Amino acid sequence: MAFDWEEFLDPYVQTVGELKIKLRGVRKQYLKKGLYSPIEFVTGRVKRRDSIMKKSRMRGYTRDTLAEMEDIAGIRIMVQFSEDVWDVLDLLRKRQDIKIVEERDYINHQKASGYRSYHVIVEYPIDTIEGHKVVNAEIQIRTLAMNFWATIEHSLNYKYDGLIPEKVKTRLSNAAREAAQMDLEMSSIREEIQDAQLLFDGPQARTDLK
Ligand code: 0O2
Repeated sequence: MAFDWEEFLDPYVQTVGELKIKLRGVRKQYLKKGLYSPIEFVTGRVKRRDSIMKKSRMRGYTRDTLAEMEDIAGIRIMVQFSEDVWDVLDLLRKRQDIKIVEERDYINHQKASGYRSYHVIVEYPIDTIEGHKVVNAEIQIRTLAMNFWATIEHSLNYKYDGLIPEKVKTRLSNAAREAAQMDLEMSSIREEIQDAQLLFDGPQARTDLK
């Protein structure tokens, strides 16, 4: 019988939708109180079918074990400063609605590609008309600079099917170093920037809180 992708992916669509709303809500709560939000913005995606199949082939997943793949539901939390990554992590650790089952620190342990991000694998409970279900999701926490680099590198990897030419790789590696340097520089004037943003962007000035 043909595999029913839509039925398989539905719980992941629901998970991504619910987590996006909840984590965007956290930002709103900070801003409403006139506080600095460690969360800048949140995105989410359900892994594409071709990407799921490629990973299945590489890692030996079968139809029966496919639900063990941890990043079918993916949430990305962007932050302004490196320090915010650890604050967001604390927020996640305190939540009652997710259970953290694994953490991968690619910030202190940058990947060979130059990739930096903090990955948290969580179990998230959903309720559907079929009953209760626990779904795996991967939450990536990264600064705007880390996100800029990773987005560009991801498209190049796609374009070259994982075989980025050496010349381009060297450029990417240089860019990764500079992105890390930018995070350091921004952190060094963090308080100054935050004060300015609270003045400029206080609750009364915001329309996205209504
Ligand atoms: P998609 O569907 O295109 O978003 P894994 O290989 O997944 O078992 P790994 O490599 O330690 O284990 O990474 P992890 O924690 O599972 O996360 C995989 C996802 O992390 C990737 O999704 C990317 O979003 C991101 N990622 C990991 N390494 C890199 C990297 O070197 N460059 C970039 N740009 N992103 C990376 P996919 O696989 O791209 O899936």
